[in-house]
Amino acid sequence: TEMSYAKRAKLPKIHPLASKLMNIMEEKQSNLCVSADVTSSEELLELADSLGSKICLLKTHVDILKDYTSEIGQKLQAVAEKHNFLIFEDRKFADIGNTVKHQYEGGLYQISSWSHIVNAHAVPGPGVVKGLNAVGRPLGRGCLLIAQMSSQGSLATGEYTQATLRMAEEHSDFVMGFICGGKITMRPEFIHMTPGVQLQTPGDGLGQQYSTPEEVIKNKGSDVIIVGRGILEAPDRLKAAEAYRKSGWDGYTQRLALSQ
Ligand code: UP6
Repeated sequence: TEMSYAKRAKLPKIHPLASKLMNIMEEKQSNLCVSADVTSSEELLELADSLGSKICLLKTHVDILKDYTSEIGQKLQAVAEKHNFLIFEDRKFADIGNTVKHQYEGGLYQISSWSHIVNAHAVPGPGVVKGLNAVGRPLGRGCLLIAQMSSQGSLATGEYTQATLRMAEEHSDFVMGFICGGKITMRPEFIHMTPGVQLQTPGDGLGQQYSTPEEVIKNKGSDVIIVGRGILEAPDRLKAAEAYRKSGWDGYTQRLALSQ
């Protein structure tokens, strides 16, 4: 049977950040991650502050900011503390261990200094996780592996997804879960996060494919919905965030009820 987020947070083998996130989710009754895909730093901070109470996680793409400065990480962290959510830089690392180490720690963005969670493609093999682990684990960070993608024609399917799962199992001291379309493992320590979520539209004309929060959480068994334009392009972002929070949370409570 299905375990609650609160129960999973207490599992002995769970990654500390996955535990923290699941406690936040339970506390705020939110399995909503907003994908803050905006290009101005001011708008990013404003978005984080105005939607902060509705979300468990804020996903960023800092390399799309036209005015990135080194203070943004600290400022985001302050807003995250204020509203009790975590930060996830959606960097999608995909190189050899030594290169991703530098990309994670250094360069312009110094991602490891401010982002609780990052993600990586499994395509380079376990070295990508080892490189990220060397930088992130001493800082208490966590990593998601991209096991599936929401885009049409994605090659991350079948045996690739299964191999990604095994890679996570072998590095569960740093890998806390997956980017995926739905539940891909019965192991309750891992957290599943699903992008390509929208209530209205089937796609965006550029390959993105959308499912509803209910489909993703209740039917497919994922844990977190990642929503970008469904909220960003709504006339009232706060109202839209609340609608997604409620819809995601209802999906979760219904899934729990069904399994009792
Ligand atoms: N994303 C996907 N699909 C994936 C992985 N990541 O859409 O398989 C990311 C995109 C974007 C967000 O990079 O930041 O999730 C989805 O945004 P949207 O809700 O506006 O489509």
